Order: sequence, then C-alpha cells, then structure tokens
Amino acid sequence: MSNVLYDALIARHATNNAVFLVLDDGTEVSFAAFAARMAQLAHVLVQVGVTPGDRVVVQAPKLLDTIALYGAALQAGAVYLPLNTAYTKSEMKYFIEDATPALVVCDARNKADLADICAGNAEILTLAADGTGSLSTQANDKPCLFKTVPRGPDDLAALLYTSGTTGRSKGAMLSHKNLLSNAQSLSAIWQITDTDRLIHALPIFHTHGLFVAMNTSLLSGTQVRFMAAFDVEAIVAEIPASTMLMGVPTFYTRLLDDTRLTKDLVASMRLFVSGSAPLLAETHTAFEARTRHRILERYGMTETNMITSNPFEGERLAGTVGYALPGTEVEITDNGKPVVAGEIGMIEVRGDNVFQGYWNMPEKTAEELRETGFFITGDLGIKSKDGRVSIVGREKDLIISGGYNIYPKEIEDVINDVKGVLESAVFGVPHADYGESVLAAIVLDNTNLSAIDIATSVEPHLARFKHPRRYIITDALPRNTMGKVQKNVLRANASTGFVSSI
Ligand code: MLC
Ligand code: AMP
Repeated sequence: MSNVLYDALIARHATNNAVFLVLDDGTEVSFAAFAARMAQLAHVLVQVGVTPGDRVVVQAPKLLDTIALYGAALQAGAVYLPLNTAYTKSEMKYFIEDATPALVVCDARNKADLADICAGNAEILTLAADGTGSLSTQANDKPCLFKTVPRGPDDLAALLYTSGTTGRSKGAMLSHKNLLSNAQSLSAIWQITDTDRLIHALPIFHTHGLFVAMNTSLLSGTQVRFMAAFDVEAIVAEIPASTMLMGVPTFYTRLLDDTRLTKDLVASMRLFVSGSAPLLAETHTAFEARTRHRILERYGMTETNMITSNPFEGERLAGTVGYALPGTEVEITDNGKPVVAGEIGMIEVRGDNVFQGYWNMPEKTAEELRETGFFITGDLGIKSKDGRVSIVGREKDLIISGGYNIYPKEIEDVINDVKGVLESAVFGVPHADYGESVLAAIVLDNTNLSAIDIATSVEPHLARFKHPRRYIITDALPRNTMGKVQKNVLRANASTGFVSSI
C-alpha cells in the first residue's frame, strides 16, 4: 500500500533540485533537500516512540523544521496536530489531554509548562525560533532516507482543533483523502504550476497557511517565499519576484494602506487570494482600483477544507465566495431541506474534502455531520440559480478577528469564573484592521470589581488575540422575551458608546 499524501506531495520531489523554500535570511531549500530533512525528522519520530496513528503536537515557531515536521509525520504514518503559538498553558492543557499525543514539539521556553501537563505521558522535544533545540539536534545525524509507512485514503493525516459554540474546542479529524482531494481541486482551478512563486506569510497552524498554501505548492512544485510572519515591508519587497499571495482580508487592507502598492509593483503577480474571513466589497474595489487585480475570494472551514471559490477565469464578484469546488456539493437548507435559489439558509457541504468527524466527540459529530455526508457549517448563505454562493451571516456565535476564530462562549466561561462576576456576554464589533474585535459586557454580583481587575483575572487563561479589547460593566444584559441575550443590542450600544471600559 502507498502513503496517499506523502506520495502525491513529497515522494515525487525526492530528486527535484529546484528551489522550494526561500527563507527570511535568504537560505534556499530545494525540494530534494526538504524531502531529505523530512526523512531525518521521521527517524526522530520513530526513535522517540511515535507509531502510526499517534498524534504529534507541534506548538513551534514558523520554521523550515516546523513545516518539514508536517511531512515527517505523514511519512511516519502519524497524525500532525499543529497549535497556535499564542495559546496559554491552560489552553494547551486541554488540547494535550484531549489528543493524548505521543510527542509534543515546542519552543524551549514552554518546555517546563508542557512537561508539567504531559506528566511523563508524552515525549517532549524543543524547537526554538533560531531553529535550535533537541528536535534539530537529534535529526541532524539521521539518514536522509526513511521507509515510508503505508497510509490509505481514510487514514488520519492531521487533527486540527477548532473552537466550538459550546466553549470546548473540537479536534477535526482530517484524512489523507480529505487533504489531497482539496489540494488537487485548488491547484487545478487556480492553475497553480511550478512556474509560480507564492508569498507565504500566514501561520502554519491553520488550514489556510498549512493546507491551502503548502499542500497546493508541494503538489504543483511551486516555489514558496516562506516568511516567519506577516510584514508589509517584506511583502512589498517580494511582490515583484512573485506570482501569488494568499492571505486573510487584514493582509489586503494593510497593503492598501501602503502607497507603494501600485499596478507597477504587482506586474509579475497573477493571483491574490483572500479567505478565512469576509472580504469587504470596499477592499475588493479599492484593491482593483490600485492594482487592476480582482482579489479572488474563497470560502472554507477547518472541518471541510475549502468549499467554494470565485473563478480564476470568469467574474470574481465582490461579496460572494463563488462556486462549489469540483467534487464538492453545496446545498442551502432550511431544517435540512434544500431551499430554492436566492433564499437564505444554512450552508451544508458534502464531498471528499469533508472531515471524518470530531476526535472523541461522537455526539458532536452526529449533530453536525449528517448520515448523508452533508456537514452543517453554521454559516448562512444564498445560492444563485447558476450556483454562486454568498455568505450572508452566521448561525453560530463566532467572532473572526484577523482571520482567527474566537468563540464568545469560551471567553464568557472564563469571565464568569471570576469571583464577583454574575454573568457576561462577549460579542464582536467592526474593526478597521482585524475586521472584528472582541468586547465583553459584564454584570457584577454586588461587588465593585473594576474592568482592569476582571482583565487581570481573565487574561492568563486565554491567548492574547482572544482577549476582550474592552470590558463594559453594565447593570443588566439586554434579553429578548425568550430570555436570550441580544448581542445585536450590545453591538449597537457599543457603537454609540458605553462607559467603564479599559
Ligand atoms: C495578532 N494579534 C491579534 C491578532 N493577531 N489580535 C486580534 N486578532 C488577531 N488576528 C495581537 C497580538 O496578540 C499582539 O497583541 C498584537 O496583535 C500584535 O501582534 P502581531 O503578531 O504583530 O500581529 P499582527 O501583525 O497584528 O497580526 C495580524 C495578522 C495575524 C492578520 C497578520 O493575525 C494573522 O496572521 N492572521 C491569520 C490567521 C489565519 O491564518 N487564519 C486562517 C484560519 S483557517 P499585543 O497586545 O500583545 O501587542 C480558516 C479556514 C479558512 O479560517 O477558510 O481559511
Ligand atoms: P475555521 O473554523 O477557523 O476554519 O473558520 C471557518 C469559518 O470562517 C467559516 O465557517 C466562515 O464563517 C469563515 N470564513 C471562511 N472563509 C470565509 C469567507 N471568504 N467569507 C466569510 N467567512 C469566511
């Protein structure tokens, strides 16, 4: 038996000496050297006891070895589990206890905390921002060839956690087939080839930067300018030598703020892709006016990979997310029944791209993944007669800030645990840079806690990007006749100005 993803993405490059990655310090890594590094890392995995099907948790900076570790895990038949570098110890505790990995790879600075969580049940290796650490030391003297572990289409390749409306993160189980089918569809419809050069400035712990960008590049033999972080200066410098950029809307608004973004600067570019959050029509229009390029917006989710895309050839319409990808069905439903074209309903998706279910959560899986194979996204949309999809809202209570998903329930649970807080409601308000930003309205329990007291108690438990930017102390939360908190009222009040914020 073959190894589905490894064979398609990496094995074919074993003797390909073309440049694959260009790093921030100018280092060029060929496809062949990348495959060799993966093999060395795969030997390390086996040496520390990782066996096929084991989870490998990676909370590490964006480096050559971090992305090579993804391939190494595939080659060794393990399940790659990347986590946001911003997560705190208490967030990491949940993921590690839920996923029970055999190995945790982390920045040396977090080793003591993670060792405490793992309590001897997982090996820990380190990988620091300068590339040093026990992972690379152990890999350096290993052979550059590794006997690939067979994996079939339904075997798990990755486990990606996505926050939940119940406040508990859920591990989305992604198979080799899920990831490969999506990479094939995207490469084909975006016409990605080995003559492309992609500017990669996204994090590699989410679907967008890891699968959409890296899997399509490996599949197509595309060169990647692999940037450790998003930086307008670096992107402006790289655009003239590149052909593609994939980003969240914040990338595009920040580029538009720079007067060096002109039609001449982007002369070599053939595709700008946006996703993970709604791209405002005004950003689309302003970008076209400045560069003559129409940003191609697509829509996806951790559970489903990419679902729809505006066409590469054909009209890219601002405010729409385009058509279902080849091999993917999109239905708009009301109580599970398809509605007619032009009516608003729940977006449901079926296809090889749709995940295998939530790790250890069969009830959650049954709630969201129908027996027919359709996954209920929680996004509300409309489909035109010719199949073009527009997202018009979300049924799930979710804030998207700079492309990161933030589930209010998770933050409310942490705030409600603060002694002296009676209840809270977390909601999103428009933000010029991040799209949305997080606010919290709080009712106190006969105490005189200040907003700063609450922030001080809450912040150690949550990654920085989830922290409410304002804590608003109020007498009561607005509720409808059913007793449900009216977050739309909170949003409206916030825009007209509340007091008591930090
Ligand atoms: C960083 N910060 C954020 C933030 N990113 N705050 C709110 N929302 C965000 N998204 C905070 C940091 O904690 C820090 O806080 C300060 O901002 C500066 O940090 P930075 O590292 O300099 O960040 P910045 O340049 O602002 O980052 C913005 C960004 C980044 C847009 C480049 O957030 C990013 O790369 N987003 C991409 C997310 C992504 O890949 N999403 C795809 C999910 S997959 P302080 O106070 O300490 O200074 C998915 C499926 C699909 O959704 O369809 O793709
Ligand atoms: P995640 O759970 O991080 O995978 O985020 C998936 C969610 O991001 C989707 O359910 C949508 O709500 C949102 N999303 C992704 N792409 C787009 C887009 N192009 N427009 C609007 N929302 C999007």
